[in-house]
Amino acid sequence: MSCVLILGGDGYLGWPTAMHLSEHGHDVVVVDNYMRRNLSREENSEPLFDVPNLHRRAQLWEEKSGKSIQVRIGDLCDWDFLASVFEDFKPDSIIHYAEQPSAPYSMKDRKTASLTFNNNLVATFNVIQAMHEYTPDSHLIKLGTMGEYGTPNIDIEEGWLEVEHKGRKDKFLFPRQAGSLYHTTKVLDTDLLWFYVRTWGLRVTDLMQGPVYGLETYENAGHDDLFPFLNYDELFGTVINRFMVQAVAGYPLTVYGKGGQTRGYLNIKDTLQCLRLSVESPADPGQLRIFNQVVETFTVNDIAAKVKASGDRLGLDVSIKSLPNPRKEMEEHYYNPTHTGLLELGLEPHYLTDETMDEMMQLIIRYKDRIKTDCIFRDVKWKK
Ligand code: USQ
Repeated sequence: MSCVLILGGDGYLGWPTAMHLSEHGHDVVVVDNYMRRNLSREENSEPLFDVPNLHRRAQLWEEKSGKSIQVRIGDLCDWDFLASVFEDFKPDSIIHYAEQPSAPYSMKDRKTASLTFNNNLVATFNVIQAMHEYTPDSHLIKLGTMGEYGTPNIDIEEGWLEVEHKGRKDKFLFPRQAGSLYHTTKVLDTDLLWFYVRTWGLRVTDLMQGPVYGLETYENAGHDDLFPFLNYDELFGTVINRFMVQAVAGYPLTVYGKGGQTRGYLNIKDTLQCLRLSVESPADPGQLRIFNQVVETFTVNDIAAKVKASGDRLGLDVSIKSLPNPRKEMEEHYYNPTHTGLLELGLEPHYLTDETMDEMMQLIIRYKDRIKTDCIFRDVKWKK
């Protein structure tokens, strides 16, 4: 049984990944400092459900599955803490989700930008140092983002680009041009990883993930207390989850600008598969393996139309409202990412079908009374 360390194990993806890998026979340790919980409380943007703390979740999981998940609470920016975790568990794989994940939060003000920058870069740096010192043969699976590439006017390759220049050829990281400070920290992470892969021969998989939607996984179905956070506010909610909660609350869907912004989306169940496939087929020593972790692409207008159609089927009165775009991003553009690597490893995609939409809406309807509409709009602008 391999030991998998999940850094950021309390988060929207961290906890579901922990249960999924535990279910599939891995020995799982989750590490978190509750930063994401604390930030959303500080911002008065709490998730739709109350989520038990990690020790309690591990207990609930053990009662349900008979399997145990170990918990360590601490900050990865604190070297002594991180070193003690590596020393105690000597992980075979490390999944690194432990970053401030919100683009709007990173653009709110100097303090939030500085927290994002320091936390994300120092955590990644310390993880690299800990691997080198304690587990040089372990495999790091790092959550990157499709947003690292931005929206170039050419096809987006899976991490790398062959360039022919003045008659000579070489392969480079695909050009990165991120659209927020948060996304830029992920670009810097990739560069840091690539440097240490070249220099120390680390094994690394960098997953360029698009926005994720969903709540239910095979492990938590029917157990609401094992659900991950569902944020729907402007700071921490991602667009599909957010629009569904807005639809249930009767709050017009907030399409930014022209709504032609296209991204590659995936169901939370597919995130879990991608992570497991990456753990079970590790990168080679000295390899920075990059996958584009997306299943299907939509514009914001497509998503609004799908959410409205689902609302219509369920008898809700859903309206769509275009707002001036608070972000600096292209509102109409070419977008064609390659995403075959994870399919070749065995990913069996779940698509955003009417059935999936309706199931998720029905789940949110059960918690309708808990929706606080005053945190949906926060007016965070990229450029003041
Ligand atoms: N959008 C709207 N209205 C809203 C919210 C968002 O039109 O009310 C638009 C945004 O302007 C953007 C698109 O929807 O064009 C996606 O926005 P998002 O908030 O769902 O996602 P984003 O800020 O890009 O970040 C999220 C996660 C982040 C992850 C990223 C993947 O928070 O952690 O890295 O998705 S990606 O977008 O591919 O970079």
